[in-house]
Amino acid sequence: MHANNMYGLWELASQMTPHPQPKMIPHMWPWSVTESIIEESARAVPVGDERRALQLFNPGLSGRWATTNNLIAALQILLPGEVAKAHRHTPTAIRFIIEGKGAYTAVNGERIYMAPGDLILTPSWAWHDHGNETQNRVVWMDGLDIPLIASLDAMFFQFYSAPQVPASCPPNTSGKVYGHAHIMPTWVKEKPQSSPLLLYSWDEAWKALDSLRDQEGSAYDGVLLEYRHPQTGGPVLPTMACMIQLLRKGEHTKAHRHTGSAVYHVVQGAGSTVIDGQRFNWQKGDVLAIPPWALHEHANASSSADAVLFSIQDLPVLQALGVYHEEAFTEDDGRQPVTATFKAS
Ligand code: GTQ
Ligand code: FE2
Repeated sequence: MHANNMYGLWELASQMTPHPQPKMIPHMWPWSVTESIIEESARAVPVGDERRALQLFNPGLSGRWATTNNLIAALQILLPGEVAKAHRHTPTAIRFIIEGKGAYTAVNGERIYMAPGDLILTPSWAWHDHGNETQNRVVWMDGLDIPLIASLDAMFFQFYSAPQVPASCPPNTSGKVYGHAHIMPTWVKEKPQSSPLLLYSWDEAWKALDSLRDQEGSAYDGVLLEYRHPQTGGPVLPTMACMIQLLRKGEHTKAHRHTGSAVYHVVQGAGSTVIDGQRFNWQKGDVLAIPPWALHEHANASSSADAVLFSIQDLPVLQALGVYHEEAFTEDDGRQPVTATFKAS
């Protein structure tokens, strides 16, 4: 049977698990560890053909280029005067700006200038290059669906014929066209799968969070907001939802679990997330990966300051395929017993 490339279902039945059993594990990359490595990479490695981006490998995924089963997160630094060469790929990307103002990503020749807390989209197969004409370093988190696209065997990559794509329109044109949430141009007929709005600014995200702080919010996530495609109201990207959430002073959410994985970046404040009984204490700049179907709850550690988390999630993929499932943790008033605390090695 085996010699003829056949297997009995009776040999495989254990792979039909009663619930998801991810290989990825919950993991955190603290800023106290990553910052000095980012700095060192800027001294040691020139921006050559490839971007100077440190890819965060999940320790449970045995060397796969993956932070979660479907997503990769990376920390990228661009020094004054540097340009990261124009290219395109089928994986979809986002940037969430951590430090530095005034550098840009050009998407299909449209420059989008960065400020801390901004979200910038790079849709699948869009040409993009990055440039820093300021006097300061810029650091951002990349998020891409590389593991998903690789497992679908749909990977394509190309360099552009020149270091940068010539300007196709004035900077942030997409913001002028699509940036007025409920007032849209009538002459634009295309409705791309990925949001045509390329910049979601921190100013707007913060305004929205702050104005909703007196609402009840979600029992599992506090004031959790999703960045939306301005034309469809759906997720900004077909494979990645982007979220921003406010955990108010002293807020401690209830635990739940769902299919789909997530990568969190701590924008401000300090707190903790308990994942399957393990406590991760986080602060500004930390990156945290949560596996599918892992119980998780968040708490703001401070009784006087807000905490804000940005996240990317592969939720739209699970929803599109009809395999999104969600379940609340009902014991102990919805809070997990904590059996371990994560320590960065
Ligand atoms: O900056 O275009 O972290 O193409 C991985 C692949 C960043 C980028 C990454 C990429 C980029
Ligand atoms: Fe890229």
